[in-house]
Amino acid sequence: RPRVFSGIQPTADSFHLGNYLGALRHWVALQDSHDAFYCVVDLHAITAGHDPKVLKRRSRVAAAQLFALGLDPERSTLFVQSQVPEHPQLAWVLGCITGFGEAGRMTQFKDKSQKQGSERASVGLFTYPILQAADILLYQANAVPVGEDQRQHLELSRDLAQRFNSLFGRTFTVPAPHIVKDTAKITDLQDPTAKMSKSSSSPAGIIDLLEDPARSAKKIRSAVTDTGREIVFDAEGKPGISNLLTIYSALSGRGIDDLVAAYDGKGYGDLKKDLAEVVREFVTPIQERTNGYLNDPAQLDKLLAQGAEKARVVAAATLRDAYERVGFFPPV
Ligand code: AQP
Repeated sequence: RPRVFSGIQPTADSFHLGNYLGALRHWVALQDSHDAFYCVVDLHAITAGHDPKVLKRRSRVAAAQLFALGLDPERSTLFVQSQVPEHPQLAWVLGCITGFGEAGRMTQFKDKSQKQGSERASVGLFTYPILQAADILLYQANAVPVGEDQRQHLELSRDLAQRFNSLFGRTFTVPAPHIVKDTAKITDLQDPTAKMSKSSSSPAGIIDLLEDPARSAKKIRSAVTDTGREIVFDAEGKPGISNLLTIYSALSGRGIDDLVAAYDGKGYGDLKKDLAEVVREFVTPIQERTNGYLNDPAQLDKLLAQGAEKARVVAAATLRDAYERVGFFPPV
């Protein structure tokens, strides 16, 4: 079976609908057809400052949500990145074959470091995509399900795999992005031209999976919509309504055309009211299941430790090959 790998940062108290629709629902779907490795990337989560106690709690909340969304510990290997030390061990080597200018061209680094100021932005933020490449290459992943914002990082992972292979001999599978266009960029409810993002959207622009559905309903009600009154899909001309239609369609399984036909002659308010209900129905069981996992942290930690053990078998074998090819001494 082909391999799939992806990771998500535990940098908030809940995932948002952008994370779910852009990436996590594909994680769940791909476990049927792929040998699946998924990771709560806590090493990445410290690149912009953090509180240790909050980080540990968020890593558990992240894992609980992933199980609640349908990741099956029997079929998928879910683990926490810091429990698999091979990730930073490989990242060092990959960092040594990455150009300084090449890393500096990553737009996510440019945006985030500009916001933080160059004195405050960490070296970890700069090398983030190199660690991400190590995450992926350790598992010889064929496919990486992510949102559109990760395309450039994925391109770097591919370049580094190819570069290492040609310098030292074939070692890594060259991974392909798995980006499903329709939902690859869910936008901010308050600014429908920007991506829904936990670090740059205002709270009113994000729907969190774990928030009270009444709060989500209020945000949907006050979502920025477009001039005119017709409910049609037009991502350029009507980005606000198109975003709501995209979310509605993905959560309900109804096609966009079907929705457009059903709302013919109705107003934005009707669409928003019904979408709020669709969101409520979607998140309620996920919230219940998430709480179930969080109520038994010992069992949750055990599932994650088992995941880390399974991941280490694969990661250690790849790292051993890579280190040998680079010319390092064998492990003692
Ligand atoms: N708005 C989005 N639409 C589609 N996919 C999205 N993803 C994130 N936002 C959207 C995808 O979610 C996965 C998790 O990514 P992450 O852990 O790197 O989270 P992130 O990209 O840091 O999430 P945010 O909210 O966008 O955080 P900031 O603001 O810190 O960058 C990835 O596959 C991502 O593509």
